[in-house]
Amino acid sequence: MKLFGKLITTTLSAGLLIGMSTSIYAHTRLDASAMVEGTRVINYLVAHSCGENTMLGTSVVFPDGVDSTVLVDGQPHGGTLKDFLPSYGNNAQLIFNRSAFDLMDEKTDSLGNVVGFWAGGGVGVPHTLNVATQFRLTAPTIEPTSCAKSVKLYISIANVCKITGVDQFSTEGVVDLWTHNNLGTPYDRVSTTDDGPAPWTVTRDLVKNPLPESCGAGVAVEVKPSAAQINRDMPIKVDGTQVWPK
Ligand SMILES: [Cu+2]
Repeated sequence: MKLFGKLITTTLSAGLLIGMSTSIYAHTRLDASAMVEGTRVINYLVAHSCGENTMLGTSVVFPDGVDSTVLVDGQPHGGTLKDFLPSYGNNAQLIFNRSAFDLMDEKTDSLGNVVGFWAGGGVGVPHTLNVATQFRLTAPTIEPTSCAKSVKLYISIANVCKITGVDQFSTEGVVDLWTHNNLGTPYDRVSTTDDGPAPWTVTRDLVKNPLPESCGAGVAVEVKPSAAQINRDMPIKVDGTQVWPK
């Protein structure tokens, strides 16, 4: 009986630990979520699986900056992202790394610029562990004449645990959507707050690129993808054939 009791205690505390680690490592986030303009690092998206299921793959989309929504101190910006990040685009390069998944590739726009990437295949990621998807990330430079002191770009992510159509997305354990909650796409996260995407904040180098005097304290810029871009770039295609969603 004593041994049985100890077994139960051990099982209970192991369960408690797993429960705790799930909340500590909640969400899918960049390992380095803030970068100074013009710098480059090897970065990672760190993720866990959907509930109790093995993660089979991941799909990642950066705002393309073409038809993206640009906010300045929370208000819609009349111009384009070029007003703040003149050289934005093609900032992420996926690193070939089979530590978690067998297959991986970049997603590109019509000009060949990388707008996202995917990885999948193989034994998958056990639901008890986290996975780090590795890529090289270059922070664009901030337009010197602009008042931007930071630009936060929202990265949309789908962690796939069952290969289904979009009609199955609301089923528990099928897919974890770290996406906006209000774009009106089948990939929208179901959430009362817009807390899904992984933020990537590019900060201004105030020594090399000081704010114009007229800017005062400067402004905070935010960039969200359009619904059209998410619908176009979120699916996973292998050699031109869409494999997810089905
Ligand atoms: Cu989480």
